[in-house]
Amino acid sequence: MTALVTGALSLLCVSHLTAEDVKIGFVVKQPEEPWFQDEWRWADVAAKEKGFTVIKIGAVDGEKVMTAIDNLASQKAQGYVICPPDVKLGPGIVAKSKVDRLKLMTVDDRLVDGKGNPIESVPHMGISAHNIGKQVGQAIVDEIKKRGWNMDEVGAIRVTYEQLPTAHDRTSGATEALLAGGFPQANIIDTPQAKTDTESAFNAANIAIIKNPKFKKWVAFGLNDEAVLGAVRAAEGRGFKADSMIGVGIGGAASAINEFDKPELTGFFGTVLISPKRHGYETAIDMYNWITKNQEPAKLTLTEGKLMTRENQKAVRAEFGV
Ligand code: FCA
Repeated sequence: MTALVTGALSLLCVSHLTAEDVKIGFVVKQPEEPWFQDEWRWADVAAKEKGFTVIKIGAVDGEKVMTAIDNLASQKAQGYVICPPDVKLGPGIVAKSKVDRLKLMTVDDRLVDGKGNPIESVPHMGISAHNIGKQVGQAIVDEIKKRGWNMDEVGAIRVTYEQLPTAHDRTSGATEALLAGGFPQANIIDTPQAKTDTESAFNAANIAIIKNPKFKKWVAFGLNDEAVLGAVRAAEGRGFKADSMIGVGIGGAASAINEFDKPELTGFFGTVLISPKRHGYETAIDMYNWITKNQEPAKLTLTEGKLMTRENQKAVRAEFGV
């Protein structure tokens, strides 16, 4: 009996210790953005389930990334998942992770090499950006038609962030769907944002609206909810409210939900919900399996999205388990 108990206890201890030894970094470029907070939350769920530790670090620029990697190494982490602040840091991040003997996986934004090509040796989980962009564009076209708007009078605020490939793919996918739906190319106004946050999008969209007084109505799209919310707020400020603005974002985290929960309709019509559960929980588990079982994650995993509006938000979120 005693032997049995001792045996069971030592078994427990061994497995417990193993998981307890595992430390995984989760580094994100914009810690204040709800999407990244959700990713962290899901990584924590994975950690709790398996018994490992997640070290969450916000790294808004290259210098912070390098410090974060050293920090992880000195805490004896075995690997980390990162959404980098700049994909061009690719070769530097890969080299430093090697020196510090840290396993490396990227999420959301895929690292590129000196030529701008994706670094395929680093396992990556991203969204199927072009497709999701197309869903955004299609949602806008459908809503324009539903409202019976004359497309010639409608301007499209296309909030771009060209230096980030996933952003480029999302906005080009949306553009493609708009054009296929009959939206006039000349009415699409390029609105580059300086950073991927609401304020930068607001500033860019505000200028686009002022410069194009001929449009009676607007639609807006961009790489995420923050970009579209910036455009929606700018339009509101210039008198374009829910009845003359159709904004469709990408994300579906708190920024979108807050908007849906407002008593009054706003120009933020919908968003394509993507899964922070897959991007946070699954990447953390992938890294854990890599560290503990030497199971390398798939080189490339692309996740899907689904259109979410005020009407279907509960059902769509339930479907995604978030
Ligand atoms: C990029 C964007 C984020 C989020 C993520 C999936 O990192 O900046 O807002 O959309 O992809």
